[in-house]
Amino acid sequence: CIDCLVSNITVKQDFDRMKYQGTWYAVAKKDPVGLFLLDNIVTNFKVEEDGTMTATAIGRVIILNNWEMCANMFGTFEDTEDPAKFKMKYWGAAAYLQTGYDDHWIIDTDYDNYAIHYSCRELDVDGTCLDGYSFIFSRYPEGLRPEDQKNVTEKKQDICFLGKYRRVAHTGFCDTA
Ligand code: DAO
Repeated sequence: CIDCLVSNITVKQDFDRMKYQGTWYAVAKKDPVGLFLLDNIVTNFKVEEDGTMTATAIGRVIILNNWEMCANMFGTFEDTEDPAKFKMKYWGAAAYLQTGYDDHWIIDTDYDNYAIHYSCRELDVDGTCLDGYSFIFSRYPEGLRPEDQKNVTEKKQDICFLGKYRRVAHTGFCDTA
């Protein structure tokens, strides 16, 4: 949307949480105020037996006194009237990690290659987003397919975050297994 009103942002039509399951690599991120997840961010979405969507995420963070570590995070998603708009409650495996309750919107996805996430944490008085963040996810850690890049750029513009993303590196820093 040209006007950048959060209420005018369109999300994925008929979002299918079943097809969204599995691993997504963050390849770009627009940070919020007080950023948390830095890089090596990998998420895994799941639909539980009762239909609830949940996710785990890992990523490199720097906590407290410049302590660098990999954060193991958990999220549960509350449904809203729009199937692509959720409220996400999240917390860390350790008590000193961030907790929160954020909007979690799926702006667009083809389920097999790319996804564009959006979260506005704070609305400005004019209805635009004062503080928000967004992940560009790929099914591949190497990044987006060239054929998906044009669409993703358009969507970045639609959510008024074009030019505000940084690349999210995957260096193996948080690889376990
Ligand atoms: O990294 O600056 C930031 C904001 C993101 C906070 C959310 C992290 C936890 C997410 C858990 C579930 C996955 C999508």
